[in-house]
Amino acid sequence: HAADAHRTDLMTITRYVLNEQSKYPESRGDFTILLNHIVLGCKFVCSAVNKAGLAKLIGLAGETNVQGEEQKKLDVLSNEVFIKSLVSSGRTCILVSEEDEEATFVEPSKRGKYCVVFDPLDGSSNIDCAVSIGTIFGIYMVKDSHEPTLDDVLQPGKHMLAAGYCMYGSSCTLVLSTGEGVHGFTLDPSLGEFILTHPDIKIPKKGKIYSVNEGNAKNWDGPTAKYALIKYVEKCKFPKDGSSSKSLRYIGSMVADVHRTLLYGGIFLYPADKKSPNGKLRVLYEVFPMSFLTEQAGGQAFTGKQRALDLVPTKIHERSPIFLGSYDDVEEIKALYAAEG
Ligand code: AHM
Ligand code: MG
Repeated sequence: HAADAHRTDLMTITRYVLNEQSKYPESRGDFTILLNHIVLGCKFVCSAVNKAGLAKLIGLAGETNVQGEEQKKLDVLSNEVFIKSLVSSGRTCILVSEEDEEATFVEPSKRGKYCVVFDPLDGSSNIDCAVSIGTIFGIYMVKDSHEPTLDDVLQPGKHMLAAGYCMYGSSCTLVLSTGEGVHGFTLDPSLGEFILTHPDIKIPKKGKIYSVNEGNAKNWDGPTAKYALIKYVEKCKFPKDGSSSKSLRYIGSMVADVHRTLLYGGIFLYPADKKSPNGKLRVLYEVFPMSFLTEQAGGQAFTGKQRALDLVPTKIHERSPIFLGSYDDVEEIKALYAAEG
Protein backbone atom coordinates (compact mmCIF):
# COMPACT_ATOMS: atom_id res chain seq x y z
CA HIS A 1 0.00 0.00 0.00
CA ALA A 2 1.08 3.55 -0.72
CA ALA A 3 0.41 4.62 2.86
CA ASP A 4 2.51 1.73 4.13
CA ALA A 5 5.33 2.73 1.87
CA HIS A 6 5.28 6.24 3.38
CA ARG A 7 5.34 4.87 6.89
CA THR A 8 8.25 2.55 6.25
CA ASP A 9 10.21 4.41 3.59
CA LEU A 10 10.90 7.68 5.33
CA MET A 11 12.05 10.60 3.20
CA THR A 12 14.18 12.55 5.66
CA ILE A 13 15.43 15.99 4.73
CA THR A 14 19.01 14.65 4.46
CA ARG A 15 17.94 11.89 2.11
CA TYR A 16 15.92 14.35 0.08
CA VAL A 17 18.81 16.78 -0.35
CA LEU A 18 21.30 13.98 -1.07
CA ASN A 19 18.99 12.73 -3.83
CA GLU A 20 18.64 16.20 -5.25
CA GLN A 21 22.37 16.94 -5.17
CA SER A 22 23.25 13.61 -6.80
CA LYS A 23 21.84 15.08 -10.03
CA TYR A 24 24.98 17.21 -10.16
CA PRO A 25 28.04 15.12 -10.96
CA GLU A 26 30.36 17.72 -9.40
CA SER A 27 28.49 17.58 -6.07
CA ARG A 28 30.65 16.33 -3.20
CA GLY A 29 28.03 16.49 -0.47
CA ASP A 30 29.12 19.89 0.84
CA PHE A 31 25.64 21.36 0.57
CA THR A 32 24.14 18.38 2.39
CA ILE A 33 26.66 18.80 5.19
CA LEU A 34 25.91 22.52 5.42
CA LEU A 35 22.18 21.88 5.54
CA ASN A 36 22.61 19.25 8.26
CA HIS A 37 24.26 21.88 10.43
CA ILE A 38 21.40 24.31 9.83
CA VAL A 39 18.96 21.53 10.69
CA LEU A 40 20.84 20.86 13.93
CA GLY A 41 20.43 24.53 14.88
CA CYS A 42 16.71 24.32 14.12
CA LYS A 43 16.29 21.20 16.27
CA PHE A 44 18.07 22.90 19.14
CA VAL A 45 15.90 26.01 18.87
CA CYS A 46 12.77 23.87 18.59
CA SER A 47 13.63 22.05 21.78
CA ALA A 48 14.52 25.30 23.57
CA VAL A 49 11.34 27.02 22.37
CA ASN A 50 9.22 24.13 23.63
CA LYS A 51 10.70 24.64 27.08
CA ALA A 52 10.63 28.44 26.97
CA GLY A 53 7.75 28.76 29.42
CA LEU A 54 9.58 26.49 31.86
CA ALA A 55 12.92 28.23 31.45
CA LYS A 56 12.69 30.13 34.73
CA LEU A 57 12.02 26.87 36.56
CA ILE A 58 14.29 24.38 34.87
CA GLY A 59 16.56 26.41 32.59
CA LEU A 60 16.47 26.32 28.81
CA ALA A 61 18.88 23.47 28.36
CA GLY A 62 17.01 21.40 30.91
CA GLU A 63 19.57 21.95 33.65
CA THR A 64 18.31 23.05 37.04
CA ASN A 65 18.48 26.78 37.31
CA VAL A 66 20.65 27.81 40.21
CA GLN A 67 18.73 30.52 41.97
CA GLY A 68 19.59 33.99 40.81
CA GLU A 69 21.56 32.68 37.85
CA GLU A 70 21.03 34.84 34.81
CA GLN A 71 19.42 32.84 31.96
CA LYS A 72 20.53 33.64 28.45
CA LYS A 73 17.79 35.09 26.32
CA LEU A 74 16.42 32.58 23.84
CA ASP A 75 17.40 34.64 20.79
CA VAL A 76 20.96 35.13 22.02
CA LEU A 77 21.29 31.44 22.82
CA SER A 78 19.85 30.42 19.43
CA ASN A 79 22.29 32.70 17.66
CA GLU A 80 25.28 31.17 19.46
CA VAL A 81 24.12 27.68 18.58
CA PHE A 82 23.70 28.55 14.88
CA ILE A 83 27.04 30.37 14.62
CA LYS A 84 28.94 27.51 16.29
CA SER A 85 27.17 24.84 14.28
CA LEU A 86 27.74 26.67 10.97
CA VAL A 87 31.42 27.38 11.69
CA SER A 88 32.04 23.77 12.76
CA SER A 89 30.48 22.50 9.53
CA GLY A 90 33.68 23.56 7.75
CA ARG A 91 31.52 24.61 4.80
CA THR A 92 30.94 28.32 5.50
CA CYS A 93 33.03 31.45 5.09
CA ILE A 94 30.74 34.41 5.90
CA LEU A 95 27.82 34.44 8.32
CA VAL A 96 25.37 37.30 8.68
CA SER A 97 22.97 37.09 11.60
CA GLU A 98 20.26 39.50 12.66
CA GLU A 99 21.70 39.23 16.18
CA ASP A 100 25.21 40.40 15.28
CA GLU A 101 26.09 43.92 14.18
CA GLU A 102 29.06 42.68 12.14
CA ALA A 103 29.34 39.75 9.76
CA THR A 104 31.37 36.75 10.98
CA PHE A 105 34.31 35.80 8.76
CA VAL A 106 35.16 32.17 9.40
CA GLU A 107 38.86 31.54 10.09
CA PRO A 108 40.74 30.08 7.12
CA SER A 109 41.26 26.60 8.62
CA LYS A 110 37.48 26.10 8.95
CA ARG A 111 36.49 27.88 5.80
CA GLY A 112 34.17 26.54 3.10
CA LYS A 113 32.45 28.05 0.07
CA TYR A 114 29.02 28.97 1.42
CA CYS A 115 27.75 32.23 2.93
CA VAL A 116 24.76 31.94 5.25
CA VAL A 117 22.49 34.86 6.14
CA PHE A 118 19.97 34.16 8.89
CA ASP A 119 17.65 35.36 11.58
CA PRO A 120 18.05 32.71 14.28
CA LEU A 121 14.81 33.54 16.10
CA ASP A 122 12.42 35.83 14.29
CA GLY A 123 9.32 37.15 16.01
CA SER A 124 10.91 36.90 19.44
CA SER A 125 8.39 39.34 20.92
CA ASN A 126 5.97 36.41 20.65
CA ILE A 127 7.99 34.03 22.84
CA ASP A 128 6.43 35.01 26.14
CA CYS A 129 2.91 34.19 24.96
CA ALA A 130 3.92 30.95 23.23
CA VAL A 131 2.94 32.09 19.74
CA SER A 132 4.74 30.59 16.71
CA ILE A 133 8.21 31.93 15.93
CA GLY A 134 10.84 30.83 13.46
CA THR A 135 14.33 30.77 12.00
CA ILE A 136 14.91 32.18 8.50
CA PHE A 137 17.97 31.51 6.34
CA GLY A 138 19.45 32.09 2.90
CA ILE A 139 22.55 30.62 1.30
CA TYR A 140 24.96 32.21 -1.18
CA MET A 141 28.12 30.84 -2.79
CA VAL A 142 31.32 32.79 -2.17
CA LYS A 143 33.12 34.03 -5.31
CA ASP A 144 36.66 33.40 -4.13
CA SER A 145 36.98 31.40 -0.92
CA HIS A 146 40.54 32.65 -0.35
CA GLU A 147 39.39 36.23 -0.21
CA PRO A 148 35.79 36.40 1.04
CA THR A 149 34.48 39.98 1.28
CA LEU A 150 31.19 41.56 2.30
CA ASP A 151 30.35 41.84 -1.41
CA ASP A 152 29.81 38.08 -1.39
CA VAL A 153 26.68 38.60 0.72
CA LEU A 154 25.63 41.99 -0.68
CA GLN A 155 24.10 40.16 -3.61
CA PRO A 156 20.57 40.35 -4.99
CA GLY A 157 18.25 37.67 -3.65
CA LYS A 158 18.01 36.02 -7.05
CA HIS A 159 21.63 34.90 -6.57
CA MET A 160 20.72 32.78 -3.54
CA LEU A 161 21.33 29.07 -4.02
CA ALA A 162 18.81 28.11 -1.41
CA ALA A 163 16.52 29.60 1.20
CA GLY A 164 14.25 28.33 3.91
CA TYR A 165 12.70 28.75 7.30
CA CYS A 166 11.84 26.62 10.26
CA MET A 167 8.63 27.38 12.11
CA TYR A 168 8.29 26.50 15.77
CA GLY A 169 4.52 26.21 15.80
CA SER A 170 1.99 23.57 16.77
CA SER A 171 4.42 21.34 14.94
CA CYS A 172 7.98 22.11 13.91
CA THR A 173 8.08 22.60 10.15
CA LEU A 174 11.06 23.26 7.92
CA VAL A 175 10.37 24.70 4.47
CA LEU A 176 13.20 24.66 1.96
CA SER A 177 13.91 25.57 -1.63
CA THR A 178 17.14 24.88 -3.47
CA GLY A 179 15.74 26.53 -6.57
CA GLU A 180 13.68 23.53 -7.67
CA GLY A 181 10.34 24.17 -6.01
CA VAL A 182 9.45 24.40 -2.35
CA HIS A 183 9.27 21.43 -0.02
CA GLY A 184 8.03 21.16 3.56
CA PHE A 185 9.36 18.79 6.21
CA THR A 186 7.87 18.16 9.64
CA LEU A 187 9.97 17.20 12.65
CA ASP A 188 9.04 13.79 14.03
CA PRO A 189 10.02 14.39 17.65
CA SER A 190 10.30 10.68 18.40
CA LEU A 191 12.84 10.22 15.58
CA GLY A 192 14.47 13.66 15.76
CA GLU A 193 14.20 13.74 11.96
CA PHE A 194 12.51 16.12 9.55
CA ILE A 195 10.27 14.02 7.26
CA LEU A 196 8.98 15.24 3.88
CA THR A 197 5.31 16.00 4.48
CA HIS A 198 4.59 18.83 2.01
CA PRO A 199 6.26 18.03 -1.33
CA ASP A 200 6.16 20.72 -4.01
CA ILE A 201 4.22 23.47 -2.26
CA LYS A 202 2.37 25.70 -4.75
CA ILE A 203 0.80 28.93 -3.57
CA PRO A 204 -2.81 29.36 -4.78
CA LYS A 205 -2.97 31.81 -7.72
CA LYS A 206 -5.34 34.03 -5.78
CA GLY A 207 -6.06 34.04 -2.06
CA LYS A 208 -8.81 35.01 0.37
CA ILE A 209 -6.58 36.37 3.12
CA TYR A 210 -4.65 39.61 3.61
CA SER A 211 -2.07 39.98 6.32
CA VAL A 212 -0.78 43.37 7.45
CA ASN A 213 -0.39 45.39 10.64
CA GLU A 214 -3.32 47.63 9.76
CA GLY A 215 -3.02 49.47 13.06
CA ASN A 216 -0.06 51.23 11.46
CA ALA A 217 -2.22 52.72 8.68
CA LYS A 218 -1.96 56.24 10.13
CA ASN A 219 1.84 55.99 9.72
CA TRP A 220 1.89 54.42 6.27
CA ASP A 221 4.31 56.40 4.26
CA GLY A 222 2.96 58.63 1.54
CA PRO A 223 1.89 59.59 -0.84
CA THR A 224 2.19 56.55 -3.15
CA ALA A 225 2.44 53.93 -0.45
CA LYS A 226 -0.25 55.51 1.64
CA TYR A 227 -2.95 55.78 -1.01
CA ALA A 228 -2.13 52.55 -2.79
CA LEU A 229 -2.26 50.66 0.49
CA ILE A 230 -5.37 52.33 1.81
CA LYS A 231 -7.11 51.55 -1.47
CA TYR A 232 -5.90 47.97 -1.28
CA VAL A 233 -7.15 47.26 2.25
CA GLU A 234 -10.44 49.02 1.45
CA LYS A 235 -10.83 46.70 -1.50
CA CYS A 236 -10.13 43.70 0.71
CA LYS A 237 -12.90 44.77 3.07
CA PHE A 238 -15.41 46.32 0.65
CA PRO A 239 -14.87 44.72 -2.76
CA LYS A 240 -16.75 46.63 -5.44
CA ASP A 241 -16.79 43.82 -8.02
CA GLY A 242 -19.25 41.61 -6.14
CA SER A 243 -16.55 39.24 -4.89
CA SER A 244 -16.53 38.32 -1.21
CA SER A 245 -14.37 40.25 1.21
CA LYS A 246 -11.02 38.87 2.32
CA SER A 247 -10.23 37.63 5.81
CA LEU A 248 -7.60 39.42 7.85
CA ARG A 249 -4.98 37.24 9.55
CA TYR A 250 -1.95 38.81 11.18
CA ILE A 251 0.16 36.94 13.69
CA GLY A 252 3.01 39.43 13.83
CA SER A 253 5.50 36.64 13.35
CA MET A 254 6.81 36.69 9.79
CA VAL A 255 7.52 32.98 9.52
CA ALA A 256 4.01 32.04 10.61
CA ASP A 257 2.35 34.71 8.45
CA VAL A 258 4.36 33.69 5.39
CA HIS A 259 3.89 29.97 6.03
CA ARG A 260 0.13 30.43 6.07
CA THR A 261 0.35 32.58 2.94
CA LEU A 262 2.29 29.86 1.07
CA LEU A 263 -0.16 27.13 2.06
CA TYR A 264 -3.51 28.95 1.94
CA GLY A 265 -2.72 31.79 -0.45
CA GLY A 266 -3.28 35.52 -0.05
CA ILE A 267 -0.92 38.39 0.57
CA PHE A 268 1.49 39.43 3.30
CA LEU A 269 2.42 43.12 3.47
CA TYR A 270 5.02 45.03 5.46
CA PRO A 271 5.14 48.53 3.96
CA ALA A 272 7.31 51.50 4.82
CA ASP A 273 5.88 53.81 7.45
CA LYS A 274 6.84 57.01 9.20
CA LYS A 275 8.59 55.09 11.99
CA SER A 276 10.41 52.78 9.59
CA PRO A 277 10.90 54.70 6.32
CA ASN A 278 12.39 51.62 4.64
CA GLY A 279 9.96 49.18 6.19
CA LYS A 280 10.80 47.04 9.17
CA LEU A 281 11.91 43.77 7.66
CA ARG A 282 15.53 43.05 6.80
CA VAL A 283 16.52 42.45 3.21
CA LEU A 284 19.16 39.73 3.57
CA TYR A 285 17.64 37.34 6.06
CA GLU A 286 13.91 38.15 6.01
CA VAL A 287 12.81 39.69 2.72
CA PHE A 288 15.09 37.66 0.38
CA PRO A 289 14.57 34.14 1.72
CA MET A 290 10.79 34.63 1.93
CA SER A 291 10.68 36.18 -1.55
CA PHE A 292 12.77 33.30 -2.94
CA LEU A 293 10.37 30.75 -1.46
CA THR A 294 7.30 32.68 -2.63
CA GLU A 295 8.57 32.85 -6.22
CA GLN A 296 9.59 29.19 -6.15
CA ALA A 297 6.04 28.35 -5.03
CA GLY A 298 4.61 30.30 -8.00
CA GLY A 299 3.83 33.58 -6.25
CA GLN A 300 5.38 37.05 -6.45
CA ALA A 301 7.35 39.36 -4.15
CA PHE A 302 7.41 43.13 -4.73
CA THR A 303 9.08 45.96 -2.79
CA GLY A 304 6.76 48.73 -3.95
CA LYS A 305 9.33 49.60 -6.63
CA GLN A 306 10.65 46.36 -8.08
CA ARG A 307 10.82 42.60 -7.93
CA ALA A 308 12.18 41.97 -4.44
CA LEU A 309 14.83 39.47 -5.58
CA ASP A 310 16.36 42.07 -7.94
CA LEU A 311 17.19 44.42 -5.08
CA VAL A 312 20.93 44.89 -4.50
CA PRO A 313 21.58 45.45 -0.79
CA THR A 314 24.32 47.91 0.18
CA LYS A 315 24.40 47.12 3.93
CA ILE A 316 24.02 43.76 5.64
CA HIS A 317 21.19 44.91 7.90
CA GLU A 318 19.35 46.93 5.24
CA ARG A 319 15.54 46.98 5.35
CA SER A 320 12.91 47.04 2.64
CA PRO A 321 9.14 47.19 2.32
CA ILE A 322 7.76 43.85 1.12
CA PHE A 323 4.51 42.62 -0.43
CA LEU A 324 4.45 38.91 -1.16
CA GLY A 325 2.05 36.09 -1.80
CA SER A 326 -0.38 34.80 -4.42
CA TYR A 327 0.45 35.87 -7.97
CA ASP A 328 -2.84 37.68 -8.64
CA ASP A 329 -2.98 39.43 -5.29
CA VAL A 330 0.53 40.88 -5.67
CA GLU A 331 -0.39 41.88 -9.22
CA GLU A 332 -3.17 44.08 -7.74
CA ILE A 333 -0.78 45.85 -5.39
CA LYS A 334 1.63 46.44 -8.27
CA ALA A 335 -1.16 47.99 -10.34
CA LEU A 336 -2.16 50.30 -7.47
CA TYR A 337 1.44 51.41 -6.98
CA ALA A 338 1.81 52.05 -10.69
CA ALA A 339 -1.45 54.08 -10.73
CA GLU A 340 -0.50 56.20 -7.69
CA GLY A 341 3.12 56.61 -8.70
P1 AHM B 1 11.97 40.89 15.04
O1 AHM B 1 13.07 40.49 14.08
O2 AHM B 1 12.39 41.99 15.99
O3 AHM B 1 11.41 39.68 15.76
O4 AHM B 1 10.82 41.58 14.19
C1 AHM B 1 10.38 40.98 13.02
C2 AHM B 1 8.91 40.69 13.16
C3 AHM B 1 8.40 39.84 12.04
O5 AHM B 1 8.42 38.48 12.40
C4 AHM B 1 7.00 40.33 11.84
O6 AHM B 1 6.56 40.15 10.53
C5 AHM B 1 7.11 41.78 12.20
O7 AHM B 1 8.21 41.89 13.09
C6 AHM B 1 5.89 42.31 12.88
O8 AHM B 1 6.06 43.67 13.11
P2 AHM B 1 4.90 44.59 13.70
O9 AHM B 1 4.79 44.23 15.15
O10 AHM B 1 5.38 45.99 13.48
O11 AHM B 1 3.64 44.31 12.94
MG1 MG C 1 13.69 39.27 12.64
